[in-house]
Amino acid sequence: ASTGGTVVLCTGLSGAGKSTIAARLVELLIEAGRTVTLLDGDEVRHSLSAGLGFSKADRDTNVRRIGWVAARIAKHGGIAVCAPIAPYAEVRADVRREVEAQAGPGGFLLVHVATSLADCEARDRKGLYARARAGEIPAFTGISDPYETPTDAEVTVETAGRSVDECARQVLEAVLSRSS
Ligand code: GGZ
Repeated sequence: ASTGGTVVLCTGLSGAGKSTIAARLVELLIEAGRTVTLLDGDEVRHSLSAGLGFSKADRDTNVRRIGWVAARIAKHGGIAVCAPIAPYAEVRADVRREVEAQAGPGGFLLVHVATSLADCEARDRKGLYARARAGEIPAFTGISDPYETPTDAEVTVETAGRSVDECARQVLEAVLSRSS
């Protein structure tokens, strides 16, 4: 049976704004009185997934671990907000299945932070795209490694010309309309 828990999985390219939107979403959920855990992609790689690289196998392991933790949080009524790239549709679908099994149908929200590759690369806040183009970072998502655009997202966030707050509130509405 559903316990009212929710997993929000924000997927998108490096530099799409996943972490920033996720962090703002967490603030808004706390303001709304919810119990919320943030599993940010970058942070997870320094803790839960320390030592993993960016091969398909390692990315899959990383995203499955995040899903495993998130599903258990949701099982006990919490909200888990996750923000890995999660480039592979099959793994995202597996995480969805596990969460829905533990937290009930409607417990999983896939949020596609849909900033285009052109926009991510134009911003290039960390200089990673330039390094990837120069061949200094192998298997870089969107450049030399795949990103499978979701066809099953509950929420698609267009970031161009919109503020972080606006984008986070769009996701907040979806979370609040699903859990009581
Ligand atoms: C993609 C990479 C890579 C490669 C390092 N490809 O923008 P960032 O820097 O801060 O976030 C990216 C992060 C991606 O890790 P995830 O755990 O979210 O990826 S996955 O879900 O695929 O497991 C980027 C940095 O790590 N980074 N090398 N080759 N991003």
